[in-house]
Amino acid sequence: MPKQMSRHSSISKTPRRPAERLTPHPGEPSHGPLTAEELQLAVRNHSMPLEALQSDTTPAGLHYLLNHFDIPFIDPDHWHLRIGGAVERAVELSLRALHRAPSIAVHVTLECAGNGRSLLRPRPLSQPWRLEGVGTALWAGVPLAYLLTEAGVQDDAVEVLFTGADTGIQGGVRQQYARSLPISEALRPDVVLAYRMNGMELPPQHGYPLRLVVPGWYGMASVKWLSSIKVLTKPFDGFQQQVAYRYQQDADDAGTPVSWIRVRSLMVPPGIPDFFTRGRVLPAGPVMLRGRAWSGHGPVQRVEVGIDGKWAPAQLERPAAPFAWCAWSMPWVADQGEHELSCRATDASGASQPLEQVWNYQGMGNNAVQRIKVTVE
Ligand SMILES: Nc1nc2c(c(=O)[nH]1)N[C@H]1C(S)=C(S)[C@@H](COP(=O)(O)O)O[C@H]1N2
Ligand SMILES: [Mo]
Repeated sequence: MPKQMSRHSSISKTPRRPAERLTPHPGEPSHGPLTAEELQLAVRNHSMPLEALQSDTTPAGLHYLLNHFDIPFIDPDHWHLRIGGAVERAVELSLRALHRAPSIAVHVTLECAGNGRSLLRPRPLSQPWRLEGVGTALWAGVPLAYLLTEAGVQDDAVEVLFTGADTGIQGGVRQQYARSLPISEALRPDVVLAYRMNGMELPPQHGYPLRLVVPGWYGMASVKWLSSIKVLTKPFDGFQQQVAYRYQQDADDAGTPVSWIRVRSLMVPPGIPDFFTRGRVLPAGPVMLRGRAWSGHGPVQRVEVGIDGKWAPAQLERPAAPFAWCAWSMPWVADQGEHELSCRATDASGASQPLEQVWNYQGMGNNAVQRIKVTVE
């Protein structure tokens, strides 16, 4: 195991001095201005413009994007998916063979676990999302459970490992992007190996020719550019599982793994934007405030809209699928002056969005309420 990962496999009693640490991952949190490295990540990995919250299905070009390394350009004629490990019958499937297999289509809201990170103080240095690292698409392909059942999962299986074709270095560790799922999650009927997004061929940046989509989990679980699936009899201890994607207090805290999406709602900013500040301007009078809400912990049960800190319930619509966002709306009669609008969702587990985010070292699972400043003329 690489040296960097071993420090997380047991909690060391003597905290390491910073000078002794290997290249920290992610970077030390910063109170300073945005760095050139963050800008570089931000332009490669774009978010979803908030006005796209108007549509139930996010057009592929507006869906957020998060790629750790380079986008691999894969020749479909030479590509195969290998399924092996603790199975009765290991197989290698061509894209054609996958297209012939039974298929399903599932509406899924994907959200990056680091969404909201740049709003934390201090700011964990990584992809500097504001609030828009989210999108909802119709993902179609082969149910993972079908292929695993065909391959015959052995009794001692505990996890399934998914490896992408993209390679790079993170935290000083050279790796192919790889993540595992507990066997019970991998056998859920709605987990899909998708070769289509919104009825079209998967775009290169979203995982062509094949990606995993795990409804309800933060995006890191949905491995793109799949090259192999391996059934494991021991938990996976790779970088993206043991080091990245953990709720940690500091670099030496082993932390707990990030999994299901926390409840969140967002509002379509009303009115028109100012080009540079993106502050909103709208005329006095009635306006319908609208947005979407989602959670990986059961259906959204309530959305409240805050006008200058005073909360009122919004009207909820049914989502397209259990792990797709639902639409909400609330009429408001805007009166002249400066206002602050916000929204707050509560899910079936009873969890609500916090007004102030509890900080964690990697900036994971942020779901603090959105606040929008508007000028009513
Ligand atoms: N192979 C591979 N899969 C990956 C990633 C990656 O960098 N490489 N990024 C993950 C992360 S962190 C997220 S949030 C989602 C983003 O999916 P999208 O770009 O299709 O929105 O893909 C996940 N799957
Ligand atoms: Mo992510």
